Amino acid sequence: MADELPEIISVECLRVPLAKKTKPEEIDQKAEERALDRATKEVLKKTMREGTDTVWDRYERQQPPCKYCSEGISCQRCAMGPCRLMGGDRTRGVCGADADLMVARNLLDTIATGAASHSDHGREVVETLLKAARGEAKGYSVKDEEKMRRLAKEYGIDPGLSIDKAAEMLALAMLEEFGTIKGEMQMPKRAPDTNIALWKSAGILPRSIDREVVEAMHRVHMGVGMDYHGFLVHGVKTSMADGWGGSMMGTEISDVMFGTPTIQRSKVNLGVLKHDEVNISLHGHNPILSEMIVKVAALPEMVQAAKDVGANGINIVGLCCTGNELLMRKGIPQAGNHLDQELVITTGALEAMIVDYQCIFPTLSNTAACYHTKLFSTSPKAVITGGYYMEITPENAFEQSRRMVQAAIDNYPNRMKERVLIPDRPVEAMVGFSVEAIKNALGGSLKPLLDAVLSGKIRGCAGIVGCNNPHIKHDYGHVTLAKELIKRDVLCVETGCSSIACAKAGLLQPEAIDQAGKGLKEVCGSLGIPPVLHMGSCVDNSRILNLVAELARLANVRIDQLPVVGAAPEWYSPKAVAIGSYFVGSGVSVCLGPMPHIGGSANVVKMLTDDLEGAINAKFWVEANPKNAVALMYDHIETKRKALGI
Ligand code: XCC
Ligand code: SF4
Repeated sequence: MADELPEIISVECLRVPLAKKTKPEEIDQKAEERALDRATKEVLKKTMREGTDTVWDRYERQQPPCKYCSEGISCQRCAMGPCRLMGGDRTRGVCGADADLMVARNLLDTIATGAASHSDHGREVVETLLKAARGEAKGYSVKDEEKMRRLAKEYGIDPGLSIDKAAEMLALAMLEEFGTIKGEMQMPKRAPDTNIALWKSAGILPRSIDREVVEAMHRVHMGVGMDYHGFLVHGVKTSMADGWGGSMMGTEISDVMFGTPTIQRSKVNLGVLKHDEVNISLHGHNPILSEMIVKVAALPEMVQAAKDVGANGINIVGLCCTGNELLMRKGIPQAGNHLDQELVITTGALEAMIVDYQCIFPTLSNTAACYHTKLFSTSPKAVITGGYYMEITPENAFEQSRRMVQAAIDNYPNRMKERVLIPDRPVEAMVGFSVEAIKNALGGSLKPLLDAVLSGKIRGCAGIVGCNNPHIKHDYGHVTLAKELIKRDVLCVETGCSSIACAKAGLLQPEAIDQAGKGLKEVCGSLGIPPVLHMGSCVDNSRILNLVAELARLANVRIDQLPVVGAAPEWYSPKAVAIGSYFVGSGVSVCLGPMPHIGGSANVVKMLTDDLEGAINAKFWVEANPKNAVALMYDHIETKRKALGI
């Protein structure tokens, strides 16, 4: 039965202004310039023919960007400004801030934003476990007891407790760490003691999650210091609270409630939508929502309801990181990554898009208004004008999910078949490489991986992570980097939109070993795994931290001594800046594609790309061309090998 939906404010379909509309003869060329993936290009061309506005069109209309903002030398932190540093006699803001301070302060703000976003997501996951353990959250429970017990032990919780009691105590212990007054957190201790000592002396060992974010907010206020070093060091510290705290909790407790990922197969690209089923895409980040929708959509009465309106079933597809979470744990097909989000709607085949938060274009309701798609927002933090707002809490998630899935089913007869374009041939991908799954594949420990690195069959590991960004041809950075690295026997581990870029390009199939160097081909071939491993969503970058921590312990070295490296070739998000910072803080140097807005301060650039190495043995590079980035990253791996004498 159809429920009443909440009222919506109707919004208009957003069209490209007539004067800017792409001419028919330019459509093919523009699609080639904008995107790499075949299915993406196909739908993008349809979208251009129809004149629906996309991120690429808005990006074009924003050109050229403001020079001062691009370099980080504009400030609107207080009402004495806004200020821009234009050179000549205008090299200081009204308060007296110079370029170093302005740039460092803006960067700290960005890192804190990213760390806060991931960690707030982590907090909601842990809160849901707490409510589940207390019997207050229908539909949620402990799925991986073994993992929950392992975590409980880490937090010093009595192993004799019942499953619910232990889960409750674990959730409380973790929630306490958001604002703990102990002055230290539990999970950074997973790193070797030698790393902890280094982080302490460098001033980047976090005290609590919220405290570092709040201190960052304090520091960016006008008149709180002048020394840019302190801002940057605190930025790294704040990011460490995310990587080894909020994000890590998000990952671990999602595993506890929804299952630790195991290796499985699925499909990706816009071709995963179906002509004869009710298509629902889940977009955002928090599996609390998406797991429940999947659960509800599988109920026999919902499937029957879909059949009653003439569909053959309900097809759930993922987008962005919540999609990665479902892909990892359930093998739910993934429609695309960040820059595909509008295109999923413009296929004309989507009955509902259900979102939580982060990386969701505020115009998605306008895109939906061009078709029959219904957009649902579910978090009080992320209400979208023009969408149906159906707040999700741990207590009501089951019921609300049922209402949204029903609304999608009711919308199926409204699909205009003549406007539908679903590309054919989705690409196969092998996914689900949690650290636990990698160990299982290796026979129980990471030792065989370490041995392959020591013997030189694998030269090292690269974590390729992060987003898409219209500054760069969609997916080109990720795919080029991964292809070039595996050719050089570097094992790639990937998360977020990066992993989906490579999945669409076929690099997540075992057959992709044919594109790898001899040593990597031999190792992955004998295990039947691809040379590029899907490790999950962006909070799951914490899995990469766990992986390197465990490898370092096994090898009896510090993390920063390992032949490992990171890259974010198409990053856009403040969360990606936080991730890059905690990789570097943890000892893994990172190559960024797009230049952060720091070019206005030579001192800040030098500290991040050079001086930092003296204090924490890792640093950033910025290299927009992925072919050049490969050279930097590979050299770095070889330098680390030499230093280890291997
Ligand atoms: Fe967002 Fe997480 Fe970036 Fe993708 S990779 S664009 S942050 S969805 Ni997380
Ligand atoms: Fe200008 Fe200083 Fe205020 Fe920023 S904090 S807006 S630089 S006066």
